[in-house]
Amino acid sequence: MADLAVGTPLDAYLAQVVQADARLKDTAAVVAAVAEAAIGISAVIGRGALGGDLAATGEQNSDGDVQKALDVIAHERVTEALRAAPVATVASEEAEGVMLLDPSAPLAVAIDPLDGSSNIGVNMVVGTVFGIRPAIAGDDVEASFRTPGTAQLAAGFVNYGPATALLVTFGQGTQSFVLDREVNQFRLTSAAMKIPAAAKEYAINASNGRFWDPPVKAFVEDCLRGTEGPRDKDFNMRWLGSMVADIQRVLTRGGVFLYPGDARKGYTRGRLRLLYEVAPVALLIEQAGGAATDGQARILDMTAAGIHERSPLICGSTEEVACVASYYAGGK
Ligand code: AHM
Ligand code: MG
Repeated sequence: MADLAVGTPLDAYLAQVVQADARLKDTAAVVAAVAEAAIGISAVIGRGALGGDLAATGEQNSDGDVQKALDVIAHERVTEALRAAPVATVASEEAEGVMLLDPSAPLAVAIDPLDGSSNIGVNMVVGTVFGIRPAIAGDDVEASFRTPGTAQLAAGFVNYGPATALLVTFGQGTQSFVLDREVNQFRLTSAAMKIPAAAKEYAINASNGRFWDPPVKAFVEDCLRGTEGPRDKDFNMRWLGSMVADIQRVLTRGGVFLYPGDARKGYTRGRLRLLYEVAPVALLIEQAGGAATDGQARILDMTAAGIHERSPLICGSTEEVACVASYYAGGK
């Protein structure tokens, strides 16, 4: 695409995407809608406790997790924005069933309005994650979501970090934008993110170590052994408890992110949700030259049977992901 200079506003970038492929017009409109909602959510987050208790608890969500005030605000903001976009159906972490918007619209959106909820109220990073697929018309409202991750027309996340960042892919590389607060618009910071193939950093919630799958245990043990073990390099470990932040770090400087299956009740397929957490991240990672697997299969080939289905996620630098996969394949 011509003229992708750093600083290009998101709307100008989206116009170029559509100019290059007119079939992406509606998809680009949905990305613009999510970005608009994110600007509002970012403002709410930026006021912190001055805007009220964002961590105040209320109802339970689809999974029985207690919703916090910010979960509800984010869900309302994105839903409102998507109602004004060409969206037929929405699968949201904060709604049990598929939400029906405009039945004649061409797209279906899977979205986690506020990911990293345990970071709400402690001034830590949270995000919004989304994947956009073609809508399949008919009585089966989940049909559009019962397609593999490769069906995603675009995917991305917003990282409400020290800077609010939008990472997005239309299947032609991964682009990053930062919210320019002076003009309240996202502006391009990288036209083609590139994950280094090799790295010395891993991200995992180590407190679950005793429950992990044996190959993951073996992988982390070998990382911990550093130059004294078979990996023959010393590793660093980082875990923010907020997938978007951990993934943006991996996308920027390499490394591997792991949320594997474990032996805890309800976690045999890990914690993260295939449709609105794992598959969007997998597309962003692959488009930046990395890899994403559940240990045995490529994430983007997977199809969710239900909208809140979970999947392990092991993704990032190709060499590290291949190493974990080799431990699964070798029965370590
Ligand atoms: P959430 O959607 O309830 O916020 O859960 C998803 C989050 C991810 O952002 C993060 O990687 C993970 O859960 C953290 O899990 P843990 O609490 O095990 O560290
Ligand atoms: Mg989530």
